[in-house]
Amino acid sequence: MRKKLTYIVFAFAILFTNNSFAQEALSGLQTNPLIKGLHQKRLDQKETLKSKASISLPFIDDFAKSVGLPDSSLWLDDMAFINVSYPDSAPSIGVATLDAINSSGMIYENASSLPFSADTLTSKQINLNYPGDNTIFLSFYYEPGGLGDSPDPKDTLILEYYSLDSTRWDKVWYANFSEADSMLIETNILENQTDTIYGDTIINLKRKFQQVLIPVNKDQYRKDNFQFRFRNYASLSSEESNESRASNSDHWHIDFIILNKDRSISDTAINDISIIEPIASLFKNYDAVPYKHYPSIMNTEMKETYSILNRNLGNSTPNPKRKFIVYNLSGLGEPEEFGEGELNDMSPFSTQPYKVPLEYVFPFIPNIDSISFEIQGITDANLTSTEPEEYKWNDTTRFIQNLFNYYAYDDGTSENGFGLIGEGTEQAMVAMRFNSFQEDTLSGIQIYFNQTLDNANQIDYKIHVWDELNGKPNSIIYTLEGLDTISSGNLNKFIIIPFDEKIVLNGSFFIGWQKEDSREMLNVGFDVNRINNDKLFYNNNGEWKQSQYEGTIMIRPMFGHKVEVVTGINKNPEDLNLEFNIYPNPAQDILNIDLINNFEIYSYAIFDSYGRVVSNNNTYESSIDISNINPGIYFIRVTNSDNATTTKKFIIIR
Ligand SMILES: [Ca+2]
Ligand SMILES: [Ca+2]
Ligand SMILES: [Ca+2]
Ligand SMILES: [Ca+2]
Repeated sequence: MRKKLTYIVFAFAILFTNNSFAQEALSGLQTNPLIKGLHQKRLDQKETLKSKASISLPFIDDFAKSVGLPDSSLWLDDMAFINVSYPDSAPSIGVATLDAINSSGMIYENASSLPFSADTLTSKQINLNYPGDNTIFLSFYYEPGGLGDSPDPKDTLILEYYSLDSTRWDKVWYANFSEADSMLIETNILENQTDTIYGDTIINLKRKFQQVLIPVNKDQYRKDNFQFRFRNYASLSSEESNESRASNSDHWHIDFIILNKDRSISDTAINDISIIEPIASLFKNYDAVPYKHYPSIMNTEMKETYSILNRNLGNSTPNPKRKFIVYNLSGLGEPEEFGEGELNDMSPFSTQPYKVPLEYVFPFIPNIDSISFEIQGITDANLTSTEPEEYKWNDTTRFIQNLFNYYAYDDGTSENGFGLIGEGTEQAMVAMRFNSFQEDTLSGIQIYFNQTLDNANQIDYKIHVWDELNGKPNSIIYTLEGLDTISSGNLNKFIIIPFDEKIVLNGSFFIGWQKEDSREMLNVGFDVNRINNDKLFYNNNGEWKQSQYEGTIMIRPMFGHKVEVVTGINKNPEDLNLEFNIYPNPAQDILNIDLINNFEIYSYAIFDSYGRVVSNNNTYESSIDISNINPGIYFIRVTNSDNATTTKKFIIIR
């Protein structure tokens, strides 16, 4: 009941005092830019009109294959968000999240504080033409909230089967979550049964996946074009009448859906070892550091151990093999492996970390200013020769380690918005502590603004740099005034704010913002996957207080003179710069090249992470067919007739 509680505090504060409502606040997101872009691309390619022929059993999806939209070979709609950021302790990496954001990436137009029908995740037609067969079961896992927002009591998660006889969807199962009563209620309509699950604590109920097994036990469903679907009801909380906070809410995460025959009601074991969360940075505190600072950092900031978190979803006791591989994405070296080994006798249904000494250091090449690495964590758990192909997607997890010109605590994806809101916060300040491992010039910052309803976010602000005293901000050493989010024009991504003075720093310092006369919140991206609130402070009455919210505001200090966001491979200082855009990214079968101010023939070369050329050509065409290139990370180097050349990174997913 966090949302309702805040609302009560709000009402109370307005009535009795003027300043007690002034507070730091978290909001959900109002848009999902990734969904928006990917859905538009599908519409353009009319992918949703693909073959309607029934698919055959088994139907398996654990959402580990790719992030973004549901796999169109299994699902018909684009409303669920496939992601690794919002769930906690998923059965396998990646889940389908049902929420209050539609397939265009926006809050539903009919959204209100009363429960409204929101997302649908509808299966394609499945051949269940097995009349009289009582061994057909659908199983899945679900979690109410996770690291996202908990559903309110009437925000139901529903499972429906399509009945061909009556040509309608039958509700067969649903769940309701009550944070106030710390309970989750499951109703199985087919078997007329209700279960109530109580949590020891609300966190332990909100951050736990429940397994469900439902029969498909009537001949009205056992047809050659059976379908099932998940739906959710959502409701915006009352405080969301405040526009800068109107936001996504009521997350239900679904994972590891299996529909098959020859099963029974006790068939809860899945013969699979999975990876359950993404691997992280090789640095202790940072996701990214300036490459120029790396020699000063490597001795103190590299992790001593590195790990991967596995789950045994079955009842056997396997010895899965694991290892880590580091690929140099700049094409400047061969891949290196470390930490190969086994975890012996992994207990049935257990979650266990595999932890090894971090026996790797990044190479330092003095005349290069930015470099990228891809770290892969691999679990080889081929338990049987008949292991379904679908169980292999959750055996690899990837992390991209960028060493450019900035420090980052955040993982680059925003799950919430952070700001200071209410009376008394008109001039309030927010500051985040960083450390420069060597003396260098702070050249500016990167900051990420979420998009909010009717641009309520677009208020004026200043950027400050503070020195540090006893872990808190002390004196302001630099201020940049007259900023607003409109002039940035770039919501939902990092923008660069260069400084107009040379600020030389070494050691601890703070960067942050101050609002210029507004009670609205400056809705800055908040990453819930990296916890750094020990370094995050706010101040609305002269006193610095530590943030209570677990996460990281998305702000990054940039060092050195050169402001650069895109890294190239085999950088050559003599190269002329060619401006072009590529889209979509991630791409599937077609990569579009948008050459700015250039309508002539150009040449391109696509490299893989080893620096090998996988495709090249001279062309006038603006679209490149990449359907014959395997999914993965690639670089495209485009050269025009003046020999101006630029390289960009892109990802192919399918
Ligand atoms: Ca999964
Ligand atoms: Ca959605
Ligand atoms: Ca697996
Ligand atoms: Ca994140």
